[in-house]
Amino acid sequence: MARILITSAIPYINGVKHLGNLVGSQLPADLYARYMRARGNEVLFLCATDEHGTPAELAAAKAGKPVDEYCAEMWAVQKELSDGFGLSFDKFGRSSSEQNRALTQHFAGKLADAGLIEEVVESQVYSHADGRFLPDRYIEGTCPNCSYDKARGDQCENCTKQLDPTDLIEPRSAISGSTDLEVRETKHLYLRQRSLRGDLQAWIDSKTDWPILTTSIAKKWLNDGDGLQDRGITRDLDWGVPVRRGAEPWPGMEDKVFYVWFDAPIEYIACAKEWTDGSGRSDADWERWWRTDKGADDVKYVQFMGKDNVPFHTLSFPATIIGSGEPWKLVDYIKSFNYLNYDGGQFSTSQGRGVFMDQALEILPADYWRWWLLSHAPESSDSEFTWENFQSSVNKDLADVLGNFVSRITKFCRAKFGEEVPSAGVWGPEEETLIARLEEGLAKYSAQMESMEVRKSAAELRALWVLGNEYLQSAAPWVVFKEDPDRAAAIVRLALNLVRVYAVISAPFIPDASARMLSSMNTLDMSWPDDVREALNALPAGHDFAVPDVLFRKITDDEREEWQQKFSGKRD
Ligand code: B3M
Ligand code: ZN
Repeated sequence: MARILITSAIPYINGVKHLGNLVGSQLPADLYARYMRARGNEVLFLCATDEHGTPAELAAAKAGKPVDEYCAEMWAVQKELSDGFGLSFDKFGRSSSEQNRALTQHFAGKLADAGLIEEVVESQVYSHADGRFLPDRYIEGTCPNCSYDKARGDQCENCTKQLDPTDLIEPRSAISGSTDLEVRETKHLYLRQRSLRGDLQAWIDSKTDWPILTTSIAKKWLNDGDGLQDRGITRDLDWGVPVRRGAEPWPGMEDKVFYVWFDAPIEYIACAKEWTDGSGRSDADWERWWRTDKGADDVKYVQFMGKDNVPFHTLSFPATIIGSGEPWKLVDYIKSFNYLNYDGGQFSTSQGRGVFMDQALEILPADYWRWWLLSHAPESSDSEFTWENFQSSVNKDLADVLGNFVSRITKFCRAKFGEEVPSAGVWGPEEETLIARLEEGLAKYSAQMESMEVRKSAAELRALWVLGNEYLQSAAPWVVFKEDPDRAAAIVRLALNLVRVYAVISAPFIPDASARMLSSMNTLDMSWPDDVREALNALPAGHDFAVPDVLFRKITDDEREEWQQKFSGKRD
């Protein structure tokens, strides 16, 4: 049994996330967590809301609420939606927690002790029209690297380059659009990342098994010389973690907070403490996941995120950890994703374009979305959501292949043998062939799941469902029954057991449907089919079951058109 620590990039607090956000980190992280638990490993799966920074302040102002109140409310909204999608976090924390506040200040103190913090008087953009300093994200302009004209002051989302606002060509306020900007002097703390370049280089070079998408982004910003600038880690804002040097005040920094990207990844660690504090566990219980001097040496730590977050996780956060000089666990594997597009354009929170998590659950249960999103995860390239594709995947994969198998065999058994596993007959060559194929398919499925190949895993799972259908088609118990009811009973016995096996192996993708399959098979046996033959005998002759309600319904053409229409504009 291995110990696996899994974190998903923590979603910004300002609003409900869209399906592109979901498939870019939280959902595949959940798939992996569920699979690893199902295989008997000890898993700690953490996520949280990313609550600091100007987006939170502005969203709260727009909602007419104090920012802490706004964040508390939005955390509850996001929590409910993540439960609705079956995201099985052990803890869904908050980056504004007192645990994160203390830990962020602790890291800053350690970095200062190590001589890695520099106080710099810097020029910052002040907007007269807005009456405030403009944080990096709220300055827009043209990227000096790729000429994209909507680059933000912290990062260009087109080429992923991390930027400083003063790098932008023709800067303007993203709040008011005003170009009446003035550069004023203010003192900030800088993390001297450049002096950690050698350590980071060696660390990244040692990660030969990382996905190309991850290492190419990391190496790009490390090797082209300007990716690893020293980073300002404080801001002139009210909302955030107050700047302190550990438990001590930091002279001259009284009215400042840490930069949101400094405290957000530290929340991965603080979240584990939120988990133990909130559940009556001891500090040792979270430290054994995070401190290599306290047992975390044998933990495998995997992070999931969209590609735009990669530089922060391969350079900035490791710089914080390594620079602290303390024995914190570094990430072992970073699984990153490209973007999911929406019907010919981009999903966009600011423009309200696409389908958002709350809207999705209003029209169909989570499993339909989970299946489509995971089976089309943007891994090797960006991928696109279209309603036609969604309709066809749901109808074919879920309704025709898996749903049909379950309904056909359970109904046939009820009609001919009653709602219990029939006892007569023995298995023959057809069953042996099926067992061999299932063994082969399961090995492939497991291998893809282990290596976090999300789309390929979905394809292997679907192939396993197809095997069951093909078997039923060729064994044809409804034909055989007339001549040889005992033989039909043997076929049905196997197929009913296969329903349980499907429930177990499909649960990481479609947990609700799996739970319904298991409950209709009247069993709590969730054991993984390591031995296929044994697994196909788990439900013995005479075992009661019940025909389940329709597992997956088909999406009609009318619905597809209606939804396409409904989600073609901007959400209100
Ligand atoms: N909140 C960005 C995002 O959701 C940011 C991730 C933080 S991970 C520490 O894409
Ligand atoms: Zn750019």
